[in-house]
Amino acid sequence: MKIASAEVLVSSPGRNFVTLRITTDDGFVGLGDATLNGRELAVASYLRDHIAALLIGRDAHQIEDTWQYLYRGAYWRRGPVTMASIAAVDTALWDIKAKVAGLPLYQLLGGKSRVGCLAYGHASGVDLPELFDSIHEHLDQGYRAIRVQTGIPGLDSVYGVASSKNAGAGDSGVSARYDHEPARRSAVPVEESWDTRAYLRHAPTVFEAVRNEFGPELPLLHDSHHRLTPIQAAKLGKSLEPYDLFWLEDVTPAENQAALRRVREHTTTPLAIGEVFNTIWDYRELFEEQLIDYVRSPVTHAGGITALRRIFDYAAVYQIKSGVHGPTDISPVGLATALHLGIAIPNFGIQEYMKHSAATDELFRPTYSFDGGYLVPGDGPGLGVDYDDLVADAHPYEGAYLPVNRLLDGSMHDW
Ligand code: EZ4
Ligand code: CO
Repeated sequence: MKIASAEVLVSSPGRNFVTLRITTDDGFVGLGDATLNGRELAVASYLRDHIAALLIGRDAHQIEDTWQYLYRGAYWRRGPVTMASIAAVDTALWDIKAKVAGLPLYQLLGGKSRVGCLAYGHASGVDLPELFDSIHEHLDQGYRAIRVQTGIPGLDSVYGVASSKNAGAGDSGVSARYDHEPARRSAVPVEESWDTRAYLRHAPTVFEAVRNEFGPELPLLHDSHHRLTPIQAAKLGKSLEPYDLFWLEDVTPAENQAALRRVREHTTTPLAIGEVFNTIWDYRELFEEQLIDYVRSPVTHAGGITALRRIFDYAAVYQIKSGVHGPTDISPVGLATALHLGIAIPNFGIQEYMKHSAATDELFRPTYSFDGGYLVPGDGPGLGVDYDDLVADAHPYEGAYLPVNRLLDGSMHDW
């Protein structure tokens, strides 16, 4: 069974997605997500200009060899553009293999290890009343675990918080929705501001209020989005201990793995990191020194199913669990892939889940379901997602950027 074509599809049903569609000579079709938020066309070019021609005529069943060919064969290793491209090829080939077998993909990964993948949603509000409304709405929708992000007094706009009530309403039925990672359609990135001391003072008061209102049981998560120094992160982890977080995410910038050693020395708050990591090597120190509790890499940016499964097996040696990145900039193809993997692996932890827009679901027609707080992959052959070219044609690509972040004195800071 040979690969006959590899098409790079760029569309924008509310936000931009890059999708790879591989077709074999006997007519099997596989999809892979290659979306890199705010830098979409770099991946599209890598796939179109450097990979597509290499795939034609290859045996579609040789997934591992194709992975090694693209990873080792490029000489230039790693990085989000390369690894998102390899991920898309890998995922599309797994989709094809499962369709040839006539089985949902998870069956090829060992079958179901659980009834569903526990999901967490994103609640946010500029202040406590708005945050409480958002948490209630998520609970009403069935979520059993909630990420909590709020505005900070003195700052105009903060990562993870919808800037106004009803932003994005209609997409999800949630009134204050942070739909975003906005990669807003603009010629230049939007600028946000940041004050770490104000954040460190405010955050514990938010979690105290949420625990008082919603009780001790509800799993709560929080994302610091790479903004703290190691000692600031340690202080935050310690100050949040009374509120029993499920995890504290991305406390320090990801490049310096040793920073997590300092954080770990000071706090028992569980730590999650890795949404911007792209290979198993990025986790070596973190796993072997047991510095984290959850792995955030998505299939889309970490080299596909072949690579992410290896990362999870390595993590399992240290009792570290999965917590796959799942914002709306991971397409339904990427989310479906995460669910097939998540339902099969022994060390599943939790799955991030923000609902996609109606236009996005119309384009990809995902067959996964969300019920009672759990996501379950579709039971048809393959990944259980599609790509409707007619719908895509109605949503052409438009340039968009993630925001950038400055301290109050104007210095650039991590977003
Ligand atoms: O900012 O996916 O945990 N989720 C996140 C996301 C990221 C976006 C960037 O494209 O941190 O909201
Ligand atoms: Co995050």
